[in-house]
Amino acid sequence: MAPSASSFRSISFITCVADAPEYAACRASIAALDPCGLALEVLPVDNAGNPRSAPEALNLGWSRAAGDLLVFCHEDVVFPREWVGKLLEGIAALEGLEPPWAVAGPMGRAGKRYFGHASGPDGAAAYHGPLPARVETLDELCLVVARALPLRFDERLGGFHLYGADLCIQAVEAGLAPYAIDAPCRHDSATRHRPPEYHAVKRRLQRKWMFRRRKVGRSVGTTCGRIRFGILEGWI
Ligand SMILES: [Mn+2]
Repeated sequence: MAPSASSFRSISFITCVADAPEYAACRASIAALDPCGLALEVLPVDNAGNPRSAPEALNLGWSRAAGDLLVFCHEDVVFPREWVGKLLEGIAALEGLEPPWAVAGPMGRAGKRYFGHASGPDGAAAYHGPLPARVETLDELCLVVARALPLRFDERLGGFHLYGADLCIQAVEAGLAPYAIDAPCRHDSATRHRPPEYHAVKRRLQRKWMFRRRKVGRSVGTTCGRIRFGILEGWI
């Protein structure tokens, strides 16, 4: 059974921070949130110079977090003041759905469609409804889990991409599901470039799930594109 929204008393906001000046706006927005009666914890994981991969940094945050609800967000995300209320309403809207929710977030993809509600640097909000929506994966800009979820980011993937897609696939394999919810935030990422490192992580994700997938389909949509778990590139 998924935990209900009313059971959460505290939230930890965990961010892998490589660029402290960029994170300043994120941190300030968390400090300005209406906590809706909950205790909020700000938990940056210092990763200047990138000594850790994103999964390693975020798992370290997970192990240190005191909140019973965890929000993993990019350092270039800015939350509106009313976001905690939106988050709790979004989670409440998942109660009773099957499969139970394991990971929630403001932006995801199912098939060829995006589902979510977020804005870019210009502040113009894009709504892709209806919400909530069961999705295949969620964008790493913001991922929400219960601290008690018996899953972790896969440190063998390394790098800084697709760790959220992997967590969503793990959830599906465990009989749970990722859902996009109506809890909009702003993502100040100017471009959606895919550095060479993205492709290396993508290949590791494909190798991981092509052999182990059971409930996961032959491919999943991510906000960076579709990833196939059938024949791998370069394989005969
Ligand atoms: Mn970002």
